[in-house]
Amino acid sequence: MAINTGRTVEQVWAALDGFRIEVPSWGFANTGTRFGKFVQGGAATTIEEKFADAAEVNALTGASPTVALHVLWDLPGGKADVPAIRALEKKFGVRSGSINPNLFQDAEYKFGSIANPSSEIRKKALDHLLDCVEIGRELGSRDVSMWIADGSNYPGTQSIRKRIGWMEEVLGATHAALGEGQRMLVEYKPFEPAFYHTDIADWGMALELARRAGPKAKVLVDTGHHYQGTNIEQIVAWLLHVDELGGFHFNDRKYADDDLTLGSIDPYQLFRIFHEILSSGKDDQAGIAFMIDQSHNLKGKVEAMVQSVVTAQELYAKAALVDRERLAELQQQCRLVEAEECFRDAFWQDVRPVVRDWRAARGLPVEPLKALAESGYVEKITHERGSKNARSVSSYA
Ligand code: RM4
Ligand code: MN
Ligand code: MN
Repeated sequence: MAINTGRTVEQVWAALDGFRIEVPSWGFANTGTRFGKFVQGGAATTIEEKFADAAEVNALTGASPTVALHVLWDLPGGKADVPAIRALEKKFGVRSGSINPNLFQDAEYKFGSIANPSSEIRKKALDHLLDCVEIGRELGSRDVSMWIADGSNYPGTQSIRKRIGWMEEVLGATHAALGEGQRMLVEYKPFEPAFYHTDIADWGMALELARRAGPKAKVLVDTGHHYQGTNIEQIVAWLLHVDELGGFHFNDRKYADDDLTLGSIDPYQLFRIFHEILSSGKDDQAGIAFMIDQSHNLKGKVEAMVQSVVTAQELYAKAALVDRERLAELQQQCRLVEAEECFRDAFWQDVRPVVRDWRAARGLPVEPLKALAESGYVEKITHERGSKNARSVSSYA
């Protein structure tokens, strides 16, 4: 296939060879909205089923060898569950990815976890974080990925500043426990579940807390966690510049934290984010964790995940097509229209034939979604899990 952006097919293949994106265990489970839950026959209700689904996605795409785990949902027994997880890694050939603490579900965390005014509750939250660090170490997983849901709903009801101090203490203590090769990622989100103030509401707060915690703490950007119109790629550029970008939770959104399939609403945005990363000049992109964080209420879980990984690969391939040398020249000379067209040219290329050729050369199914449909996997799991799922209306994931 002809590529007319000044780049070569080999450059795109090299980008695809290096591209990995982690899938979330919770993306295979039954989820819902605050108004209801639509149980799917094929949804995973056990950690074994989640591993099986993750392995299926990896077999079809070749790009998702790790699965993110949410401790409370996937390792309810905490550290005691580590041997069982190891056995599943072996059985299914996918590894544990980021370890996600759960500091938002217990009733005790109603007024916060690491920013709770009660020192006992903060201690309980810290103990959970330390358990997660230990679980990560035992599983050989690099990142403990924290989303802190703390906040308040009404002005004047909490001391925002005291809570900053409490968070610093807990995050510092968690950082101190990190072993060789371990990191902690600090995620931010402007609102929900809190509606007046969220303790870690934006990248500035996350960055400052990560810096104060220590060098192994980095910022995690969830693309759904911004106000409308926020220039996310600019945040990415800044975090790259100051060496504090730990990774991403990719998803798309139309209104709030919608957790829609990545690229479904605004594929150009993800292209722009990938371009910032590819043009940053950083040799070591392995330090930036690409993860999917989605919840598929209406789509079939495995199909939606395959669709997401494939879309991510295509948008990454498009970003690899930008003629960065030429773009830099045009930017330098302020040749605006030519610069913009150079950038857009890459975005508008149909990369699907190149990606198909790459898949064939790597022994992967050429059309992953079609291969999934033909494999009968979804019918099989729907048949096997259906009756169990019909009875299950309880947990979130
Ligand atoms: C949050 C946030 C976290 C995810 C939970 C389930 O909105 O994105 O990363 O773990 O949802
Ligand atoms: Mn997230
Ligand atoms: Mn979210």
